[in-house]
Amino acid sequence: MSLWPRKLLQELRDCHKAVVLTGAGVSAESGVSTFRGAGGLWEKVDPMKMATPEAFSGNPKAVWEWYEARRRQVAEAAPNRAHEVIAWMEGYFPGFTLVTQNVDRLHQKAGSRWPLELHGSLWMVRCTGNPSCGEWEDRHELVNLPPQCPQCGALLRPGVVWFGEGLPQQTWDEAEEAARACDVFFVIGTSALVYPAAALPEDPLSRGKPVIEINTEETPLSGRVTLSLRSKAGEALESLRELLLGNKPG
Ligand code: BJW
Ligand code: ZN
Repeated sequence: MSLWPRKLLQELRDCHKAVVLTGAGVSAESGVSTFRGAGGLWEKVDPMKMATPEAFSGNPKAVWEWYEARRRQVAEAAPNRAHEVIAWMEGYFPGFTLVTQNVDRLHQKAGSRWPLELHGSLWMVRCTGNPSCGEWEDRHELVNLPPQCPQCGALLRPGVVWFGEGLPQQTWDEAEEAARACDVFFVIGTSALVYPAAALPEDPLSRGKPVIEINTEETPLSGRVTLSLRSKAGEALESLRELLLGNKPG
């Protein structure tokens, strides 16, 4: 018996605009730590001690050390089957938007062209000094921790979105617009606890469009979606690709 119901497969074959929202679970099979749950990044570290602007102003060195350790972990990671199938979906569906909460850039490594990065990127750094400095760049090598801005000497910070900070406005607007226009919405590998990203499926749900969740655990969304698969993202997505390509009977 397939994970994927026949009727839903037909809806996917007829779909014009698909949206995929991803979270840390998509990178778990690449060996990148998730945030919550067993083995998650926050089992050992209190998020409020690391992922807030207050934590950074209180102890920039400690925060940078945590981020540098994660940058090193991600630098060694390769995309997995989930990233690959999501990149393939971009060519399969006539309209496709990938919205990610992930900061690891593994979607891009797998070939996804324009993921909307809601929470920024581990690889970006930006200046905390006078806004007129505007230093904001992709920087892989950091000499000292905490690093200083080469333009003005103020501290550099990770180019990610912390609790209490707004998401990049244009990126968020595009994500909302895609959610409003889609025929099918996938929610993959996210605990669906962090807002406003967790609210994106609300529009397709209210329009009665299929919302498909893939997660190894139940989430607050599980009882409300069209299909909630308890599966690793790589396995469920690989079986979906084979079914859509007609290699296996639905
Ligand atoms: C697998 C798997 C496998 C494992 N296959 N699955 C409305 C209501 C309540 C609160 C708020 C609200 N609006 C705003 C808030 C406040 C706050 C918030 O949401 N708090 C909640 C925690 C309650 N949100 C914000 O502050 C946001 N800003 C904002 O709203 O600005 C406006 C505003 C400002 C001030 C006041 C009010 C409004 C910003 C949120 C920024 C989140 N930043 C982080 C850190 C990024 C930097 C970094 O990486 O360090 O983003 S937090 C962290 O959580 C990270 C993630 O992107 C995000 C989501 O986590 P994700 O991806 O879901 O990972 P996990 O680990 O939680 O889950 C993994 C899942 O995968 C699990 O379910 C596993 O089961 C599963 N899994 N292996 C499939 N193989
Ligand atoms: Zn500067």
